[in-house]
Amino acid sequence: MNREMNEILENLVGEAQRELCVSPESAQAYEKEKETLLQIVNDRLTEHPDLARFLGAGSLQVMYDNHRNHVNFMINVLKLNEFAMLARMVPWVYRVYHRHGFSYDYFLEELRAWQGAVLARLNEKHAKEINRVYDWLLDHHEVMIALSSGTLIFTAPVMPEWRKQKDRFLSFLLDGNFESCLSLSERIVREQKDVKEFYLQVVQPSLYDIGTLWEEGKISVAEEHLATAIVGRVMASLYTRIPRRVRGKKKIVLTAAPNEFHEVGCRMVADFLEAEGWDVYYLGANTPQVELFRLLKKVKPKVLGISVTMPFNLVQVEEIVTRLQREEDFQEMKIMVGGIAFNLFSDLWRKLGVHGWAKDAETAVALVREWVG
Ligand code: B12
Repeated sequence: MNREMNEILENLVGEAQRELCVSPESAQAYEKEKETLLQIVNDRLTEHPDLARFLGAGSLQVMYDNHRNHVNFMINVLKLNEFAMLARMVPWVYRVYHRHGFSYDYFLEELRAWQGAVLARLNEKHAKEINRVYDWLLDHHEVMIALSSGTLIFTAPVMPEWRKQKDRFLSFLLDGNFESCLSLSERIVREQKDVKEFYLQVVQPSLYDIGTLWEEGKISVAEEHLATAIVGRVMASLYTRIPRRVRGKKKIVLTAAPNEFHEVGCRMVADFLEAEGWDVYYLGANTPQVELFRLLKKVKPKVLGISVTMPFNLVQVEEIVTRLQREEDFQEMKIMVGGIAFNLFSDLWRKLGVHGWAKDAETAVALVREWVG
């Protein structure tokens, strides 16, 4: 993003933080009406005479997904009063859906539809507060369009000496060539003897690039799934090569938040911690809250790590943390969080009441070492 655009974005973020505020009661009312609001918005857009123009090359299903993501995201923004998150993410939303065929006018109509739904379902006081936020978004529609063409926000820097390897790995991923990915990774690991650096300098940035290519409409969801599946198979095969300390007694539970389907990052953290001698209970994606509590009671770990990629899953973590704070059994347990949602907004973890945040698998190891020794 050039300097001028960056300045516009920072001003917008500052303005959103200063001017927008919603009471917990209004946020709750919005959340309570979530399904009805969603239905109203879906109906209004589906029946709109300009629907075909709004969608362009996009599909109706993608539009419905966007509305569901929107309402979940807004619940997080409103409950956490995180309007910086709103200002930073909306240009990204414009960008992705526009690249997937939607016209910019669609967003205007969508925002008006949410306003109408809020007005229809919430009492006057709550509707007024919430609709100030939608007014703000509508007022900044043109700025959002301008910002949406800026540079990417989801990038993982690669050290110069790793760039060539990363590019080769990425091209094999894009070809869907598991054999070549595996032999390249085995060779790198054999020669450089560092699986962890391979993870952070090759695998993670390659997946970030895969995301960007999907964002730009250059690869399909199926191709992105294929690449992720290959990475899973490569990681499973390299796992035995990670030099590890003797498995100790320090227990750690690692999981993705409820409704969070991104699990590769959390799995990397699990592999790194196992190498350090931690007794790791890695649960993977989308663990329901009740099940997590059941397991925590059984395992009694020293640390719990929760991964969040999508900002619309943040309040779920807040709920888990609040519940844990109330229970005597978990007073000594440390909670750390990580994942893209926190990397984008590096102070966000403080709002959730957890003990710490780590930006990647290596920093996660350093953090728990600081806590537990
Ligand atoms: C693969 C993928 C998927 C797969 C995930 C499958 C799987 N088995 O994990 C599937 C298809 C399910 C998926 C779904 C979606 N995805 Co997706 N996905 C990706 C992709 C391409 C790679 C994710 C990944 O593995 N990254 C590599 C890992 C290693 O990096 P990482 O997660 O950052 O992890 C590191 C750190 O963050 C940290 N860390 C991570 N977890 C933890 C936990 C703790 C405790 C700690 C301390 C540290 C830590 O350490 C890790 C290692 O260093 C990303 C692109 C990207 N930039 O990552 C998009 C991406 C994350 N997805 C995106 C989107 C939009 C979606 C969907 C909404 C798409 C849709 N329209 O349905 C859904 C949401 C589903 C949901 N409810 O969760 C966007 C998110 C944008 C945003 N607004 O935030 C991205 C960024 C793509 C893009 N550029 O637009 N996705």
